[in-house]
Amino acid sequence: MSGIMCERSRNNGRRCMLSYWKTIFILLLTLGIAGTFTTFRIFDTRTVQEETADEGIILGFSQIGAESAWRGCNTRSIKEAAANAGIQLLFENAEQKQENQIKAIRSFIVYQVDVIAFVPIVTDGWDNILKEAKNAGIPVLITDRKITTADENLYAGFIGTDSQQEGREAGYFLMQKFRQRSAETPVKILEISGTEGSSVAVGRADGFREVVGSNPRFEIINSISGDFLRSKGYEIMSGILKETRDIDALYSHNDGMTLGAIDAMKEVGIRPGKDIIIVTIDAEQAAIDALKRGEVNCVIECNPKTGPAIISLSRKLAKGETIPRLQHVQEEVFTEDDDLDAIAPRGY
Ligand code: GZL
Repeated sequence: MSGIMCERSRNNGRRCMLSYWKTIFILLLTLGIAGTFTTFRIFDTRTVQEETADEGIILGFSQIGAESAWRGCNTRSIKEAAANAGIQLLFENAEQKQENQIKAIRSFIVYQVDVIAFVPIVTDGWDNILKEAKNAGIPVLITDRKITTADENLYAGFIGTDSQQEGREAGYFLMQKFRQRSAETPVKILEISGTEGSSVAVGRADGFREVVGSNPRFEIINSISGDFLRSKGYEIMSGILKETRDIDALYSHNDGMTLGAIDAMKEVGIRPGKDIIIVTIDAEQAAIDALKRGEVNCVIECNPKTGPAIISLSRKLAKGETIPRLQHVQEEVFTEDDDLDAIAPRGY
């Protein structure tokens, strides 16, 4: 981390020792120059000493890891947006461990960054570290996944996906796909869910059940967490297919797990998208390609390209401005009935 020692002034602006010496240097330079000319301009030190809120902003970002193509795109989006905005980004990869995120956020506090942003890997366990950030006067932006907290004032706002709606969209598609099915022969659904305790896995499950959960034409025969990992999607589907072939549909919380499950289906001669109808979330390129091949029937977008919005909100917070408490990003649904050639390259 940079050796610049910074202290936080009352108005949340930052006066840096570097700016102090910069001032001294410029004043000495001005005096030197003035000594060779007849006129002498008093330098307005306020513009030199105090960096404007738009320059020199330091953002501390704790990312959960690199578990999926979606996460990789999300990280690239944040890094590119920070670079384009000239914001210094302290970026920490927690490698799927909450304790690493807490350590990272604590290090951002010690460094006295202007803003902290993070993706909470799970919903619980954040109040203490967020109290430390609040006591240090550092605003916190939560992105992608949500937290549960006793005090909503511990963070400034959230921007990210609406996981409940994603779950509902999955339910709507299956309702339409199996509209001819009667309650006598219910649609048997396997759910492969995301990271246990994460707001997105909870939301995707809740939203789905809101639509199909009480409908007698649908039966969720099993729900197993694949932790958003392709390898676990493969393991789960392989294991289930050893127990039963009586599955009509797969609802998978992300494309990585779906692609693993498709590998397992193909190994035993099952035709994905035909023998088992598949609904998946993220909309990474590989899933869109599977949709085009007829191996997947519905792909629900979860937008990872939130970097520009995160940086814009961070700049507002660095200036002491307020931001919306809750912002959901725009997301689409792609189905087998769409003009699939019209889908733009996904970039992840
Ligand atoms: C969703 C995000 C999820 C993606 C997965 O907002 O948190 O985590 O759906 C990723 O691909 O691993």
